[in-house]
Formats: sequence, structure tokens, C-alpha cells
Amino acid sequence: MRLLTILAALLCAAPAWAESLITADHAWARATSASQTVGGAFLTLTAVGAADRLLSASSPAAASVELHETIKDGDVMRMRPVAGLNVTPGRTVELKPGGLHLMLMGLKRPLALGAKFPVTLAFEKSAPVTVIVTVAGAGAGGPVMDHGAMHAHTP
Ligand SMILES: [Cu+2]
Repeated sequence: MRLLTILAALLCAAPAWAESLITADHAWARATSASQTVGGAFLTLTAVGAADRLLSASSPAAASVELHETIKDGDVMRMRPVAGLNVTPGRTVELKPGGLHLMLMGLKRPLALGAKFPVTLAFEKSAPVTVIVTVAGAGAGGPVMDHGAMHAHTP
């Protein structure tokens, strides 16, 4: 699994738009089962010039894409949308399982291992950046997050 993740990262290190102030790479997602309608996607963001802010994302693979953070609420891991994500020069922002991530809502079809799809990131200042996301294994990069826990309440 770990190897797949590294492989996915290497394959996806495509350069972003030359004029963009933001570099996005190591984009990957987790494979989903046929019954899943949401999926997590992960990548790293680096500001080359001035500070910027990731405002939203979109993809033809899903009805919508939300920015999520994962919080620990007692013993329950929950996710909640965030309005935006600051990207500061010299500091790589890592979207990863159990932390910040892109949530693909309303998947048009399951994310199959090895499949690729584009995600376009919209920023406050920079031109939009499109990254190609490669689907890794369902358990890649950390424990599988229970999206059903999103609206869970601690007992
Ligand atoms: Cu999420």
C-alpha cells in the first residue's frame, strides 16, 4: 500500500500552470466501494510567490468537492467543511487522511484503483490549478476514515 502511494505521488507530480503562484502535487485519492457516494482526495500545496488561499475545488468525477478538516470530538473522528485554506510561502500544506482533505461529494462512479481524474483548485489570487488525481488502495496512507461518523454524536 505504501509503495502504491509513493508510486501515485510520483506519477502525479505534473507541473501546475507556469503562471500559477501555487504548486499542487502528490494528488491521490482512495479507492471507493460501489456503495460509497463520497471519497477523500489528498495532495500537497506550496505557495511559490505570495501567500494565497485555496477557496474551492471541483472535479468532473463528483457532483461537488468540499474542503474538509478532521477533528477529534471525544473518541469520534468527525469531518467538517472549512471555508478556505491558507497557503503560506515556505510552508507546504499537506492534505492527508485524518487531516485536511478534499471531499468528493456525489461520486459519479466508484473510484477504481489506478484510475485518474482531474481536480481543479480555485484560489483567491492565483490562476486555477488542475491536478490529476490517481486512485490508490482503499486503505492507503492511513486508517480508513469513517465518513458515516461525520454526523455522529458522542454517546
Ligand atoms: Cu471529508
